[in-house]
Amino acid sequence: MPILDQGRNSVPNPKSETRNPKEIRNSKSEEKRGKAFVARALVFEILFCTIIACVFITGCDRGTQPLPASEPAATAPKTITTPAGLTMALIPAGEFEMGDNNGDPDERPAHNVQLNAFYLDTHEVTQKAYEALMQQNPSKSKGPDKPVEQVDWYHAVLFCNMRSLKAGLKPCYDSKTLACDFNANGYRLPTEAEWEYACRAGTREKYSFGNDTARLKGCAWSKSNAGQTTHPVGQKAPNPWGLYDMHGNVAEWCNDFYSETAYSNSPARDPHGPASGDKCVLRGGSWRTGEDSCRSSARNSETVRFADACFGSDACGFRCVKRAS
Ligand SMILES: [Ca+2]
Ligand SMILES: [Ca+2]
Repeated sequence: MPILDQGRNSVPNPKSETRNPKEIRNSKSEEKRGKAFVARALVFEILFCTIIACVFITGCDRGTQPLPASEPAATAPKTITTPAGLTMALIPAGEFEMGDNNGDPDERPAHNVQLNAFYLDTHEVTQKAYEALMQQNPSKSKGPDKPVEQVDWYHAVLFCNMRSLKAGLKPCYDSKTLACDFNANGYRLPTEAEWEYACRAGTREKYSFGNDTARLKGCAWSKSNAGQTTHPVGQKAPNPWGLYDMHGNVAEWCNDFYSETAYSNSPARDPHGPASGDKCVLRGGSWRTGEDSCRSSARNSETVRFADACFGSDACGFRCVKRAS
């Protein structure tokens, strides 16, 4: 410790010689200065060591901790307004835990998924928006600002293509096979992973507002408060990313075919679901369903084309996604 040694060496020995009072005073003031020097040196060394230790520890932490990709954004993502006047949120790229090991069997195993950024409608597609493009309104409970319902997966996909063409974008769905081109710049249904990521908005609890089911009525129209019908979109509190009615109102079609065991072998990056199936995924629960079906990880499904006797089709709607780059 060179600094301390130097300080210690510079302290005169008060008992070394016999000296006159002036010399003693001088000697005493020298002793004081010496002690002060030692004290300053000691403080300096402690400070120096503390700073070095802090830099070292902080540097290690940065190197080993994962990026906080699944943390909620400090503010809601930025939004854009499409030429048709619909609002879309720019959902940031990131990683999240999809599914719930304490949920239903089809929600297991919970697994990490990484997604690219994408745009997502902040609201369910309304009857007004659907009718403007499709010249028809299949909904049972009519209202221009209510979500369109009684729309099967097939018609939801047709709407996506019509919306793309109207905006001068390349449709995502092949008009014959309905295969989805994820590279096209048009509109499509969200993948199931995109939907859950957007619904969770950085949260890991049952709902995007936490685990307290009593708070659901403030954020969603479900069986307990909807009065057996849909409601105009955007009336309840949005999730942390500014998305409305992700829990409840109408259940929302996803692009993926449904498989109860899809999570057991899902790719970690931008999963698109099983290659084939009879049913497609519906998410978020609805005015018809209880609080459990409104959970962020809850999965439901329905046939691609409604059968005549399809129960609950008046609870099926959707929102669209568009690639961000
Ligand atoms: Ca919904
Ligand atoms: Ca389920």
